[in-house]
Amino acid sequence: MLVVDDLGNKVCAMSSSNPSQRSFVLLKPDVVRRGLIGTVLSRYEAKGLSIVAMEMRQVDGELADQHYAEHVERDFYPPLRKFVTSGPSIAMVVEGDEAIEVIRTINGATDGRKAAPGTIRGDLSLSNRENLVHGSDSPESAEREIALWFPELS
Ligand code: RTP
Ligand code: MG
Repeated sequence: MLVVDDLGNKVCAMSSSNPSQRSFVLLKPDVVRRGLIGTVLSRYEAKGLSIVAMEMRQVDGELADQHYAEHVERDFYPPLRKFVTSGPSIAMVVEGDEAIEVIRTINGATDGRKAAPGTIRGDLSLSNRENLVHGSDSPESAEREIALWFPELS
């Protein structure tokens, strides 16, 4: 988009920019089990996003319930809880311009069978549950999730 600056020059402006936005990303146990940590990490790095914190964590039931608080009453939650506690995950804080939306786009639709080719889930998952990655879905969720997983950063 072209806009006119204070001196009357036409300059190019980004439609919206939030260069230091942070998102919480979880590489779920299927990523670790399948040896896909490097493959998945490289997608975020290649896009230009920065990994500002990263830790391997064995999620227990209590942390799963807190992280997925919005889903604990859903029919699909018991098998989801079993899955996310089934082995180590990689918890990360990822930063960059419009990071929350950019990461959701890179991750793809929830159901790996329907996610678009070119996305992490579309290329690497054939499951609605074992779909490799989690990314915060809003600034409010990112704030809550970063406080839960990396309290030293919030
Ligand atoms: P996430 O929270 O993990 O980033 O995934 P999402 O926003 O795309 O999907 P969400 O609706 O928040 O669901 C959370 C996770 O629950 C599992 N799931 N299973 N019908 C089912 O069996 C079902 N639906 C969702 C997936 O692991 C999903 O990522
Ligand atoms: Mg979600």
